[in-house]
Amino acid sequence: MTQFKLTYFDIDGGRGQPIRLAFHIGGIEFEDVRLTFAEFQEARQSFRFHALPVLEIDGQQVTQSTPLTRYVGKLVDLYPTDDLQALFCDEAMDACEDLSHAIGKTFGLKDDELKQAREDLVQGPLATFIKGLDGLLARGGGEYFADGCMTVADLKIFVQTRALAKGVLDHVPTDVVEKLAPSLAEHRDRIANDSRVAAYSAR
Ligand SMILES: N[C@@H](CCC(=O)N[C@@H](CS)C(=O)NCC(=O)O)C(=O)O
Repeated sequence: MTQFKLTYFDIDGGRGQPIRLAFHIGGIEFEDVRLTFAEFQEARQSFRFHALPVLEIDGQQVTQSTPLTRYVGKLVDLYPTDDLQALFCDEAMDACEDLSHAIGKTFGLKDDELKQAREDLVQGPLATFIKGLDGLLARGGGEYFADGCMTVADLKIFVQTRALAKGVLDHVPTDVVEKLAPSLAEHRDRIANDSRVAAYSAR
């Protein structure tokens, strides 16, 4: 049996969380290594690109969260087999990744600089991506992003929209998704209430 070891931060969010969720939903055992930020700083040189998540597959280190999410999605039937639906799934995941990148640019700032950067984020990239993702959801039929059922795209976007609602970003209103894209907020609740996702959250 293939041995999986996923290393990510000790948070229930971020780029590693959709991978954990997909493993869980598929019932695939994996070693869930959760590092504190201090532990990461100590170990970072050992990771190929000095960043997380990292998935070891039978001891082989593989990086890059979206391909990793897609890979696990394929293993657990959460990735479309139809090429066009797979494209829709990939598009949504990459758009979400672009949003994460825009958010990441505001990390490390402080006080007024942080406040200004976050306000700019809300008016700029956050609005663009929330509305854009809402459009992709509508294209998928309104409930899921691709394939008419839950895929890894739904997991990845759910992790992001849930983080926004939890208020993990100072100066970003927690109802930003509701205000800009009510259907995307409903999507977040739909995925949260999916029995497989809810079972993971309840652990
Ligand atoms: N392109 C990479 C980006 C990885 C990345 O930036 N990870 C963040 C956490 S989500 C990280 O390790 N940040 C710590 C740092 O760079 O110091 C991926 O998608 O996996």
